[in-house]
Amino acid sequence: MQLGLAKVIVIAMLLGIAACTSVEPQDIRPNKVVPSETSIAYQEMEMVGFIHFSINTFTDKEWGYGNESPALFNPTDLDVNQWAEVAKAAGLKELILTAKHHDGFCLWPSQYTDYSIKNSPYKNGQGDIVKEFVEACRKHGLKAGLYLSPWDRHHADYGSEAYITYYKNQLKELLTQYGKINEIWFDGANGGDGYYGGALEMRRIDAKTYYPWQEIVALAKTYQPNIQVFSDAGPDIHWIGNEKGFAGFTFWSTITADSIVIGDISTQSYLNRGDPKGENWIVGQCDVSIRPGWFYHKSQDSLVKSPEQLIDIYYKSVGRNAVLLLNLPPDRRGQIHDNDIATLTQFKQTIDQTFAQDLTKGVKATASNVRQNHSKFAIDNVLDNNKHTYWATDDDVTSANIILQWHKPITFDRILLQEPIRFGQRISRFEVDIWELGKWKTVFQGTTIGYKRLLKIPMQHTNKLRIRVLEANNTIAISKIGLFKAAEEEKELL
Ligand code: FUL
Repeated sequence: MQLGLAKVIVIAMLLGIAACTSVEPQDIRPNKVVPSETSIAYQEMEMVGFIHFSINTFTDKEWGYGNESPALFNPTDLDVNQWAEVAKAAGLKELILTAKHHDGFCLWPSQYTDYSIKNSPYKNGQGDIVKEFVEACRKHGLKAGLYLSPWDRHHADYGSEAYITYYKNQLKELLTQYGKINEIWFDGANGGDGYYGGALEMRRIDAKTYYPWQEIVALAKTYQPNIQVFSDAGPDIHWIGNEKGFAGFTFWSTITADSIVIGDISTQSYLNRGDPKGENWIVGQCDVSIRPGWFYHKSQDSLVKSPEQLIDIYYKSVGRNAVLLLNLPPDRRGQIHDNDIATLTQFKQTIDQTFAQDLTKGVKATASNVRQNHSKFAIDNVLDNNKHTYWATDDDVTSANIILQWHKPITFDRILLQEPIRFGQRISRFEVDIWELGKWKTVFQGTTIGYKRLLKIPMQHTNKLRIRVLEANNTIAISKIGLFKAAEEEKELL
């Protein structure tokens, strides 16, 4: 009788423990460095656009010297809504306008200089293209960003303290007069020859000390608390280290920002790969122009990148855990040229077609380890379309296999992988195998995944696929696996 009672108590206790564990499984440990909610939202935009438009559009230059007359700035049929419509149709989620490029000419009527649109024929000096631009973005559901060149080849005080005050004043105008601005873009190009108020000389600045970046970033965040600040060193978005639109094959979203001097090109390869030991989460952004130049030149109408080139860029930017920043420079009318629109349309249609049908539908998935064998971490979570669910392994399990199996063979040549980055970026080595003639054959050897990794592999026809995660800096977690067959239009470039 007594023994029976003891048994009942022990069983009751065990049931209690089991109930506790199944109700609240222990979640995975986040990495030391994780992204903020705003960084995640920025990354999820995937593709954003640049609008390089200024006095250079009318002088056929890439870098104005700073002495070009404002009278030259005269778009004949400016249509900011066309910019927004073209961008939206191409899948871009934000546009960034060159409010001031290196020549110093301002697209808004700044009260701190006469070197602006107010002395141009555009709307008889009454225009404000920053205002028109921001309103068009809002109307079309795009976020708006602004580029304010730190280098100014027009300003007489460039190189001295007085110019820094001028720069801060302009920043305040842009970030307080136009409503919500999502991104501010601080270019790294700095110092050289220029007009400088008539001095016509060479001015070099010390990139390490001249601009008080910390203070400038703090001001930007005071005026716009949620603004994303771009520069070589972030703090929110960093340059990818080239202007071709490519992130490294291995790409970490972490770097140590303190190790970067803005404008110092020796850090290019560091920025291109990121740093697994980096102390800051800073989204990588791949800037590239749809044409050879950043500004419009009629001579380049036939040199617009082909849809195939844009697709290649897409796989090497968005498909490598970075954000693509694609430049669409308006012409002298003030509109994006038809050739650019044609290539963009084809690019977007092809990408959409490739990723329209996920072939993992109906697949049976198994994993070598499931955290606490709990449904919260089940392998099926990589197949749903819920970005909040994920498969994860037990603590300290940093290598594991996933097998996907179909009733009938499927044909595919693209694989999509995603990590739930809110816990940090973890995977550093993986391989993909397919089942062929009774054994496994490796078809891809990869390194990082991050927010999104797109793999291009030769066409496969199989009923079994295996993903082997070989190294990770923490418990493994994957939120999405997708398989696709590329649209016919996706021609290999090589
Ligand atoms: C560079 C600039 O010098 C180019 O003119 C362009 O604006 C590009 C996006 O950044 O550093």
